[in-house]
Amino acid sequence: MRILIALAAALTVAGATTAQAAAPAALAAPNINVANVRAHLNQFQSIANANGGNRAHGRPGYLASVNWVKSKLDAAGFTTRVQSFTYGGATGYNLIADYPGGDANNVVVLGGHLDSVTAGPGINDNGSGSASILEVALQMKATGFQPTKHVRFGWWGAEERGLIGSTNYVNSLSSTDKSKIKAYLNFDMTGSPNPGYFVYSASGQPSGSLALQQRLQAGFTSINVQTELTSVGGRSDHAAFARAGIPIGGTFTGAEGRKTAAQAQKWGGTAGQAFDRCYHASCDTTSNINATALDRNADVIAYTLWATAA
Ligand code: DPN
Ligand code: ZN
Repeated sequence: MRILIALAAALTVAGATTAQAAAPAALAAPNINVANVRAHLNQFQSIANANGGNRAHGRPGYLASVNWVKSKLDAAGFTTRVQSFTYGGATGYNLIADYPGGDANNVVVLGGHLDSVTAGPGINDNGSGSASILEVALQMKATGFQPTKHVRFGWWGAEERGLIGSTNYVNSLSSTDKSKIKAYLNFDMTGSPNPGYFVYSASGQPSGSLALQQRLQAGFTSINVQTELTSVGGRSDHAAFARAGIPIGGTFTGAEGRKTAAQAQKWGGTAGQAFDRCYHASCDTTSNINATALDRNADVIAYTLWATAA
């Protein structure tokens, strides 16, 4: 009798210990190493330098960017495909990468645009989001994350020409495929040099977007960063997903808008100056990045993906 009770107690303790040890391991998102993200940005800069100074739709620097990101994902075991489309007399490309496993009927998509404007290399707009989701993808593999949901990444072409690539992608999906996508998270400009910390407002977005907004906000709260909501409207690639009724969310560190005095109080930086003075300009180089903003956003991307896809 005594032995049996002792044995039962020991089993309970062992069970509890196992459960306690397993839970954080399954849920804890990795802290993304910003040095890795910056290394990817250096690669985008090199690609622009070698291709006439930009990575724009229809220019060789764009396809070189696609091929380079694809090679990193292929090496990490993602299933990749390149979807082409035609716009403005040139072929454009979306890169789509699926992480093996997870429930194919419950899909979480993370994306950002990979093209620049013709004026410059597009390192903040949108090397930043592109490099960050790439590093988060690589860390899924590196940490052995096995989410319940299926995870897909998209690097969209020709955003700067009017959200062309993401619109083509969404239009290519059957209504069944669209209904399987439970969340779309967009990352466009996450390393602005005079940064704000904006989370896309769920107001006016498909139902389900509020949970994504709140998860992104919780990610920033977990690293003690204050945020503001922003209405990005139709200004980036989430728009096509929202039109299809898919819950959307995202983060943004600001573009041509100017930081107010109140925002400078809250976040530091320079009041009365644009969040990104090199927005759509030739000076959007690797010098046009605030490493702290880049790092914080990358950490929040990982936090949100781990929480949404778990
Ligand atoms: N995608 C850029 C634009 O179309 O102007 C910048 C931007 C990103 C604006 C995210 C708003 C939100
Ligand atoms: Zn842009």
